Amino acid sequence: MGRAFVYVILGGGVAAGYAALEFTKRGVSQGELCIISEESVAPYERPALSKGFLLPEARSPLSSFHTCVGDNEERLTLKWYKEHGIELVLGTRIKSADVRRKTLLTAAGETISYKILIIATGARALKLEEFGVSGSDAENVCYLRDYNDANRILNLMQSCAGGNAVVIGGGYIGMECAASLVINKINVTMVFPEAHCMARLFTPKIASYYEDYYKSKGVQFIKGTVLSSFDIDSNGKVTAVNLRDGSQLPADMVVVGIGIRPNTSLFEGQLTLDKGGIKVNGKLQSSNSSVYAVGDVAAFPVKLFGETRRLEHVDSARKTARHAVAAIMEHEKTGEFDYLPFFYSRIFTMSWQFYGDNSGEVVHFGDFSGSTFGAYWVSKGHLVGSFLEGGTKEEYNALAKATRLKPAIEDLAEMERQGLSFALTV
Ligand code: FAD
Ligand code: NAD
Ligand code: ISD
Repeated sequence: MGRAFVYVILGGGVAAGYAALEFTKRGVSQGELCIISEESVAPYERPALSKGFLLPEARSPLSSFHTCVGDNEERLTLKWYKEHGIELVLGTRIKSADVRRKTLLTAAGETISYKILIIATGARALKLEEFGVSGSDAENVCYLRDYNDANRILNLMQSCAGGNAVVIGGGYIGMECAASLVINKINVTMVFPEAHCMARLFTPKIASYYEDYYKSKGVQFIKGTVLSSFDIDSNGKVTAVNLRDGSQLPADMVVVGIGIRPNTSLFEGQLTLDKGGIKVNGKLQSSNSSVYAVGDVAAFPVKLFGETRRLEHVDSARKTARHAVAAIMEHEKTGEFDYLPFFYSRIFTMSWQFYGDNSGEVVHFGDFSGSTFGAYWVSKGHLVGSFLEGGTKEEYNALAKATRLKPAIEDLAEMERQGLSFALTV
């Protein structure tokens, strides 16, 4: 025996919080909705974990960043879920799912059944072991995906002020954690295999701006190599990081950010997968019509580019969640999801936004020796992507609007000359 709900959200992260809010706006009844989460806290804005939560002064406590404050919406506290009759099943891992029977089995052996399931299981951090290196269990090696991980980083940072941190990976986690470590007065060396940081998104010119800024804050970069092993002392602590190029870095702590894998395993063999995630249609509905997928785990059609994409960013988690709930509650009235990919980061005092797709030719603009610059990506004669560092709200809005319009571009040199004015006048 177990519990039965009309709607079950599996996963208690960003997408779950936004889906819950949308359900209440559309009039879910008390007792109809349940959220099941392996985490023991209510859904929160995960981006805060590598930013405000790690700051030494005026640290944002978890209570300040529960969803949905990241989108200027209500802060959904435990009290909020209770008042809305939403069952929060926290600290509970689902170990198997049966989409034919419409049931989920918890690790403790309870069966939870649903009429409609929203999969919002997000992703897990890739482990070094998956790249043939052991040592992830050492007491001063950290990953960053959830609140527990962030607390570990916080404790370690506090215990090694003035010491050395090695950051493995030059992506989002690497860049944001390196900045937070420096702000906490820790010496940072970043190690990654590519020629420049943020290789999935940045051009060499954009990357070089941020790398120069990081260097001015004391960060050292070791590029084009990966770690081969750790030196671990008798207390189980890493004391040094050995690199494949033969060099060795002393380490008081290590932060690893080498990418993620979507949490699809419960549904493999039951639902159609694509791009490493669960394939859904424009209503976020999977190959089983009673099952929807949202957030990092969903591979959805991006109309603007005529392609299926799986995005790993908070804006798409929030919006896919809301759209799925709209489609569930008002199926016929809800159109196809029409999303403009949006990524951003905040590091030190800098802040950038990116819209669209980083494919095709690149046109850089602005002052790369100052604080406002950007880039456009032009593919098949149309604007498809845009990036801006240090913009105002109006400028970012203009960038988004221009990118969505995909205007034809005939003269790249003229676009470069116009720079930001191009987006402001499209
Ligand atoms: P998640 O928020 O990861 O939630 C998934 C939930 O499912 C978790 O609670 C997990 O415990 C639970 N779960 C998984 N499997 C099970 C199971 N079997 N049983 C029960 N529960 C389960 N994006 C940006 O655009 N900008 C940023 O600045 C930014 N910063 C970030 C900083 C950090 C530190 C991290 C880790 C990510 C950041 N992201 C950022 C990415 C963004 O947070 C994710 O895209 C977003 O959280 C995805 O939401 P989600 O709900 O799909 O998954
Ligand atoms: P990522 O994909 O951004 O970067 C992974 C990095 O791992 C690569 O840049 C590469 O440098 C490195 N790498 C790959 N293989 C390696 C190896 N063998 N040894 C050393 N380095 C290796 O992933 P991430 O930085 O781990 O971030 C995890 C997730 O969190 C992503 O989904 C990301 O989108 C999300 N996130 C987003 C933001 C944001 O949008 N501002 C911030 C933090 C995290
Ligand atoms: O989008 C975000 C982000 O970058 C955060 O830090 O949401 C959170 C909240 O703004 C934290 O309050």
